[in-house]
Amino acid sequence: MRLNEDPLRFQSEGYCVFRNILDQEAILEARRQLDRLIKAMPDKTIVDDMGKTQVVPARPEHLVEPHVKETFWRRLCCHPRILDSVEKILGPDLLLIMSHLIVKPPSDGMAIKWHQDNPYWHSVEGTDIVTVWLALDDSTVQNGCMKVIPTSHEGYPELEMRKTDGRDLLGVEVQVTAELEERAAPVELKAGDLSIHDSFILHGSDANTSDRRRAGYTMRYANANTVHVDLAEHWVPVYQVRGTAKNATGEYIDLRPTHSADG
Ligand SMILES: O=C(O)CCC(=O)C(=O)O
Repeated sequence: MRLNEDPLRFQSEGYCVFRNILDQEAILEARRQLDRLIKAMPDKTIVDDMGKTQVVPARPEHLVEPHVKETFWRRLCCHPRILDSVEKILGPDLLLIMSHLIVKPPSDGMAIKWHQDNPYWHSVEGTDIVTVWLALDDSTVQNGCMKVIPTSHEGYPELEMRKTDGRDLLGVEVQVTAELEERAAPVELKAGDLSIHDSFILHGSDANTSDRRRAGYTMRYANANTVHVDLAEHWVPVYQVRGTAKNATGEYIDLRPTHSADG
């Protein structure tokens, strides 16, 4: 299937791919930073079905909100070439509202069932919200690349979510007909490419059963003038990364170029 690479077709397709956004050097540095984070993840104590306590290694699918904790990831979220891509979709006034490193290790990387992003985020109101999925490793069908169902965001429907058996990353899913599933597009990316998807599009990914890791960095951005974030409810600070926010009352952290991402 030919993927959409035309930002002008984002509104109709619900996603768009941008190639060669980060160079090899930037990707190698991001991988170094990622490896360090994974190594530092503490083991987890769990109680199994038989009531026995076990200590298991932490899963690298769960590296949430690194941009709040570390300058490196905050800077990456402000990378001019990444923001230029987002600007083509959302316009010039941009907020960074969340991020998540989703790393599927070789041979047992977790699946992510069909879902929409927007209905999850109760503290965020509006439709001009997108996710950038930046490939830190080559991401293919074999190692569980993201799949999207083009046009499924149309009319911004809020689809019912059901609990899963719990063996996937999110623990919930939207039930999708075979007909819809047939239209799914695997978003295969080389390291340094990125895709952008609408917050209402149906997307997910299969388990990674290959011998190659699949690491992606998801960064969530919103139009600063049409989206409202309830800062009392939202679990992380909101950063202003480009342009103006007409209705802002000084509650966003300013990361625009004249300001520092080190704070
Ligand atoms: O990493 C994936 O396969 C899916 C990512 C995802 O669900 C998201 O970005 O919302």
